Amino acid sequence: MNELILHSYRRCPFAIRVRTVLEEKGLKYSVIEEDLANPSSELLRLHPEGKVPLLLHHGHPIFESSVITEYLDEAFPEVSLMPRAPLERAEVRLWTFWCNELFKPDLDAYKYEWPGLSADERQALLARLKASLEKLDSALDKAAFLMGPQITLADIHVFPFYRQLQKARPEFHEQFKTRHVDAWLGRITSRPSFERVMKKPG
Ligand SMILES: N[C@@H](CCC(=O)N[C@@H](CS)C(=O)NCC(=O)O)C(=O)O
Repeated sequence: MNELILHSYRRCPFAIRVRTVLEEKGLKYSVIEEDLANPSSELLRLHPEGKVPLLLHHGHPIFESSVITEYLDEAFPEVSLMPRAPLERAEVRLWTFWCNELFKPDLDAYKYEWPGLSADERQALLARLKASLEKLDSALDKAAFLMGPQITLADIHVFPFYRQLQKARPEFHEQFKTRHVDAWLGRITSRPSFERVMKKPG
C-alpha cells in the first residue's frame, strides 16, 4: 500500500498547506486531484464533510489541514517545522487559530461579499483587515518568518491565504501597506518546494 496519499485540489489553500509540508520535508507522496463539484467516493466515505485535504498514511485517514500538518511533523521529524518550546508551539497554534477564525472569514467577505455590503459594513471590514495585515506586517518586520529565522507551520498555515487575497483583488495594494508581508510571501514562494506544490497535475 502506498505510504502517503493526499486527496487534494491544486488551488485550495488548505491543501497547499499540506503539500508545502510534504515538500519541505522531502517526503514521497501521491496526489489524487479531486474535482470538488464531483468528489471521489473515497473522499466522501473517509472525510465527514467530503473536503480536501485528506491524507491517507498507510491507509489511515487524517483530515483538517492543521491536524494533518502537525501529524506529518510528528511522524516525520527529520525536518522539523515546529519549535520545541511549549510556549512557541502555542504561538504557532495561535497564528493558525487567528488565520482560520479571524483572517480567513474577513478575506472571504472582502473577496466575495463586498458588492452586497453596506457602507458601514465595508468600513468595519476594511478596519479589521487593516488591523490583521498590520499585525502580520509588524511580526515580519522583526524576522524573516513569523516565528524567527526558520520557516514553521505558522508561515505554512498563513501564507496561502495572504497569497489568495493578493491575487484576488488587484487594488489590494492601494488599500493596504504590507511591505514586510510581501517580502515574506516572496521568500516562501521562491523556495524550491513551492514550484512543486503548485505544479499542475497530470
Ligand atoms: N477546515 C478544513 C477546510 C477544508 C476546505 O474547506 N476545503 C475546501 C476546498 S479549499 C473543500 O474541500 N470544499 C468542498 C466542499 O466544501 O464540499 C481544513 O482545514 O482542511
